[in-house]
Amino acid sequence: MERMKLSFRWYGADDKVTLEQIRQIPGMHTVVTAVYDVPPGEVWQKTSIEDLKQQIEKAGLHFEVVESIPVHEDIKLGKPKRDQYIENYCENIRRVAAAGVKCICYNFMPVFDWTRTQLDHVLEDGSTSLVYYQEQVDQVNPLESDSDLTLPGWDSSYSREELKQVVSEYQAMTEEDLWENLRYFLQRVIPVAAECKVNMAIHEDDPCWSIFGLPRIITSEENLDRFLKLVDDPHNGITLCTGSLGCSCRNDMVKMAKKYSAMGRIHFVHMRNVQVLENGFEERAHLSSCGSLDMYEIMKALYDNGFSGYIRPDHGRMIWGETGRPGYGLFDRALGATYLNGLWEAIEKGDKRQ
Ligand SMILES: [Mn+2]
Repeated sequence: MERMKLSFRWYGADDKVTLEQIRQIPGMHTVVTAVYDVPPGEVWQKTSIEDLKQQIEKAGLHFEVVESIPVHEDIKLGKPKRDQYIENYCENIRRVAAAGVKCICYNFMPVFDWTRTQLDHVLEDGSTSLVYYQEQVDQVNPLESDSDLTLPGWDSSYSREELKQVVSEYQAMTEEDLWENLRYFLQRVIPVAAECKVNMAIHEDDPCWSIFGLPRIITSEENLDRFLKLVDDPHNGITLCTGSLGCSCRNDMVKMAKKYSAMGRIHFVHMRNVQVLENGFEERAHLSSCGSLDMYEIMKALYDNGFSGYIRPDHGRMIWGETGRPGYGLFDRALGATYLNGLWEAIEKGDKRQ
């Protein structure tokens, strides 16, 4: 049986974590990265893509997953300029495919990407992690210009006025409008991905519920079913992010891992453990006993259903005094990668012995 391919996110030459370090993580196969110096909606330079590929291959690794090619807000809002942005998107698919990329991760979240209230919450063992407490989110109103409160993770390229403008455009939209705009996008993009033999893998909304009254739709099993039917083609698939979906008790991660891998629609997996709380959640170490998710059962569900796509440890804690990009240090993600390798080996050998 084909094996899953272990991968690791890297933010390019500016990343404190180097490719040489990533290469030393046992079993590492693929580097997950993107061209980060181009605004959303623009076409990536072929030379930038080629440069990434060369650096990664020189380090003995593969460049097969892009995370992310961002979707311009005009596409999500269904504005007139969306056709041009979709054409640019298709061109980016062609360009990364030509460089050997097999899988593209993206999301369809209005304005605010992942949302947390604190990036350095101190856990019991002295490590720090990203957390989300609802009462802190409730104190922030992005439409109040006198409010200087912002949350980490937000796009700082917006001025306060621009943010108010785009938020109010979304607030006038229903979830059905957003579904319609997603369908419009997929119907144009998936045929290009199919032609280029690239798998598109949507990332769920993080967290998987509405914030500030903005519509969010990639949030649950019911909605993922609907998403996959919008364009019923294997190239239209998902990034199963266990932390994004698993921060809601309503999502049964083991069931979803089984169902969507059996359908052949999971192309990329983000493995992260979270502790679900009454008022939100905390990101925790990958080990099952450190959080609410059963990482063994999720991996087993993937293995049992023939998953052979890409998998990466998602956000790690900051440990051993490491500093850097919250969630994306080297040490805890490397521990996570090693844990995932261990789970997979044990599941595989247990299966073969039966
Ligand atoms: Mn994720």
